[in-house]
Amino acid sequence: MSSACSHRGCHAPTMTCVRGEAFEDCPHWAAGASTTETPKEADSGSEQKLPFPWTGNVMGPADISYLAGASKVKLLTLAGASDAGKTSLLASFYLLIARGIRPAGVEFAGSVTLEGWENIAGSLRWTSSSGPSFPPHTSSGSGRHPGMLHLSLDTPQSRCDLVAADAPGEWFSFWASNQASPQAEGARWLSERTDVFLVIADSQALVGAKRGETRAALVNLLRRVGAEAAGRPVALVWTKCDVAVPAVMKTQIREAAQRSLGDIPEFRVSMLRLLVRRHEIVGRGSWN
Ligand SMILES: Nc1nc2c(ncn2[C@@H]2O[C@H](COP(=O)(O)OP(=O)(O)O)[C@@H](O)[C@H]2O)c(=O)[nH]1
Ligand SMILES: [Mg+2]
Repeated sequence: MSSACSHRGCHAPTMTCVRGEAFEDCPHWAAGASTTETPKEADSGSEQKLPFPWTGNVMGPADISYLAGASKVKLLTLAGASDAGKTSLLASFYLLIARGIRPAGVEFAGSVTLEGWENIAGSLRWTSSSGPSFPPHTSSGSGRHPGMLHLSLDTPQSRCDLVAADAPGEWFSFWASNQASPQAEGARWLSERTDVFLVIADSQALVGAKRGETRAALVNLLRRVGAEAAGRPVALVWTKCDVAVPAVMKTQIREAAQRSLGDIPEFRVSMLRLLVRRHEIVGRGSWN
């Protein structure tokens, strides 16, 4: 099969666009589509050797269709500010599952993005030479589509395919303050497609020097998600819970969540505790 993309090294649509674009938005795809008979500049033979439509690293939007045949794929969006702990949360989720710490009856059934998971979770592992550290920062770049990580889980009833979007926090900050912002295109893309929203409340930022700004941004984000969720499930996830948040602040955030979204489940997590080999993911009501 000849690729329709004219960009050197890009095997779209067999693989995700190398520029991270949706095909229809990429100028190289458009250029290639009109000149499909033109040989590519380089490695024209290599596409025959590609056995899989994915690389093992994070997926792009086009790859979701490769999963969609098996079962209904659930897209999870972690909506939160930059540095709120989104990537660390995903990384520790993966490590817990890899260590067999998961709800009874749930089994790991595979992933097409193992390399992507390892990229973010590798730094959280204890190795013989070094202790764990936090994952590298997710750069905002100029991309409009998030990196997505896939996990297949088997439950006694069915198989569940989860795809988690690890997007830069800047997208959500722009989106929260202005839905139509040009810099919020990635957040809009996710909001249109996601099955579940996890709104991230950064405990550390909510007690830090910029706590007022952080609270205002989170309240805006809750309002935006409230306006867009249209019945889809939303949860509030407090990250960095090794840092204590004053009761007044917690109440203000909960009231804002209640106003925008009604009664939503809450979870609290601490990667720091996981790093010292403890973990906790507890439900609403157990933290006051
Ligand atoms: N105290 C504490 N700090 C954390 C925790 N999780 C993440 N951090 C810090 O927050 C920074 C940003 O985390 P990251 O997951 O990259 O945030 P993201 O930008 O939302 O993906 C990390 O480099 C850590 O310094 C936690 O559970 N406790
Ligand atoms: Mg990140």
